[in-house]
Amino acid sequence: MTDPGTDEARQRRFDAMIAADERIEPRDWMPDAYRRTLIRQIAQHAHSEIIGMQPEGNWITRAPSLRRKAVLIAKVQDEAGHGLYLYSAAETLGVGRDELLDLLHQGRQRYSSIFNYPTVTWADVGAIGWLVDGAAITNQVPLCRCSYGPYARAMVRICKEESFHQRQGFDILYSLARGTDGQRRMAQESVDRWYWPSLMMFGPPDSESTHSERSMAWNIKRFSNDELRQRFVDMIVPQAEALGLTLPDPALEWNAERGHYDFGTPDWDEFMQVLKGNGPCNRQRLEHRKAAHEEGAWVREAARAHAAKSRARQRAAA
Ligand code: BYC
Repeated sequence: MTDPGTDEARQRRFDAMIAADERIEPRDWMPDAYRRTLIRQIAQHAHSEIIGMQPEGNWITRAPSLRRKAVLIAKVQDEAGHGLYLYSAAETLGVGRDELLDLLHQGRQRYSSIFNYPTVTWADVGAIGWLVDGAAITNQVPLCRCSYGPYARAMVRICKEESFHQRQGFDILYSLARGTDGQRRMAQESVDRWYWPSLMMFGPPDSESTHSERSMAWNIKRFSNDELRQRFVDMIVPQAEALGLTLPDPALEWNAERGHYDFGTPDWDEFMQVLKGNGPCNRQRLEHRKAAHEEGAWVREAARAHAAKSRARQRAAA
């Protein structure tokens, strides 16, 4: 019998757990490459949540009614919460939040390409909720079954909140699409701008995806980038009809043979430019994040001092 303490035996146990579709927990041995992949994906996901607060935060002071403003504030706060669950999930892999934020600020870790586009009209808040959160849900529901326990569990709550976010975006566009001619035009123009970038959120085509095969073998990803993109398109076409808006894709057509909608090819050169830091808002998003982090230094310091004082008091009382 092999010694259960050897790396070979541990690897075999890990492989058997993955084959049986069991959850890997922080206490379990895992290969370095699995840990690194999870840290990369979870960190990128967490960074997306907190950077994603900026485009919508831009409209809090200009929301068209008190109700819309209250809902938008709650949504932006939810994104901060999602960031916290995800940084906590990453911490179980042995990497601290401060370390991950440093990597983000140095431009050494990514966040989703979608947040490098500007929100120039109120309708963009609707389009983000409908399309961006819609894409996020499509991508994240399968992640509730991801093989890494803490990430999968964080996803359950996040998905519930994202569903509400998508409904509020749909509701904004629904109102605008039934409003004045100007409001309808604003809604349509916004959907025209956000459609293609939302398709890019699923990542490069499968043929160009460096990590998919391995992540799928490890049950981190359950579906490929192209499979999820197709699901998303199939979901939004009838929703666009319900809104009375069109999608800016001349290739969109029901394919009875495949049982899916055919759709056009996103501009992958634009996607690569955004990933390289050359999107319309890359510099602005990162600068703003760094400034917010620096301005919040006193809060972190005060929280640490308060925690130390509480501990000292507890010790004295004991
Ligand atoms: N943007 O091998 P691939 C949200 C990179 S936020 C930037 O297919 P993978 C929300 C990829 O990192 C939504 N980079 O990668 C918040 C890799 O580069 P590196 C965030 C991208 O990991 C506020 C390279 O391209 N959701 O919900 O197998 C308000 C090759 O790609 C992107 C998540 O993060 C992109 N779009 O698959 C509203 C979900 N796509 O690292 C909403 C979790 C690819 O080799 N993440 N890259 O230099 C995932 O599911 C996967 O990481 C992805 C990519 C599907 C995104």
